[in-house]
Amino acid sequence: MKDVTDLYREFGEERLPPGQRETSEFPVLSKSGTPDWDPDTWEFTVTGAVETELAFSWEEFRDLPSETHRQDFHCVTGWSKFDCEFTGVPFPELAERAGVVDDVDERRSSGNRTESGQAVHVMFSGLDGYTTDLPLEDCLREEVLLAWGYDGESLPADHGGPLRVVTPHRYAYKGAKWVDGIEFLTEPDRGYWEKRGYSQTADPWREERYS
Ligand SMILES: Nc1nc2c(c(=O)[nH]1)N[C@H]1C(S)=C(S)[C@@H](COP(=O)(O)O)O[C@H]1N2
Ligand SMILES: [Mo]
Repeated sequence: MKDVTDLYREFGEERLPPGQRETSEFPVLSKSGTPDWDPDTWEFTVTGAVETELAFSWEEFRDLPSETHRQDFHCVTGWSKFDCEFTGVPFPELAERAGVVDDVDERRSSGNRTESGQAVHVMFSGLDGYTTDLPLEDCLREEVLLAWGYDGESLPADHGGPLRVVTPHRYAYKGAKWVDGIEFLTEPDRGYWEKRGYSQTADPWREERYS
């Protein structure tokens, strides 16, 4: 288990970001309910400004190297949940396989792009039609997991099972539930909430809630 609950030191003095209150609940926030998914037809794709496009069946995705992290979760509506235990595939692992970065050990280095690495931004999409975007460097972090496990069990459907993104360094709307696609973009674009006035960068310690 990797404990990444102290990542806040990179962004602020306090573990609890300003304007947030801690809760022991894990509320569900979904724009339109929990979509069905079929493990036999589900496909996860990595497309756009990549060297190699990728597609995984559910079985193939589950065979990717995974990690378990203790992380915090900050919702832009004002609640934070500490010590969530998520298991999944670190984003840099997928970026490396798609040829967006050369070396998974140089995760944070934006200087380490391959020739085709024109990507500067990332769009995530989910089975419910949700989208959310982040700058590439905010994704190339070990804490950004494509998570299929929560608390040692499968990720509950309401919380994005079978697969969701978690972004402990950003407000939680940056973590697409039911995620089935990552598109690398050569220019910034806006996702579902970002088009409706929420921040593209969404740093909780700077209270970047709206744009
Ligand atoms: N696919 C999808 N992902 C989503 C959402 C959504 O409506 N659809 N809501 C976002 C918002 S606003 C938040 S706060 C978190 C909530 O995650 P939770 O329901 O597990 O608490 O998921 C984010 N990811
Ligand atoms: Mo949210």
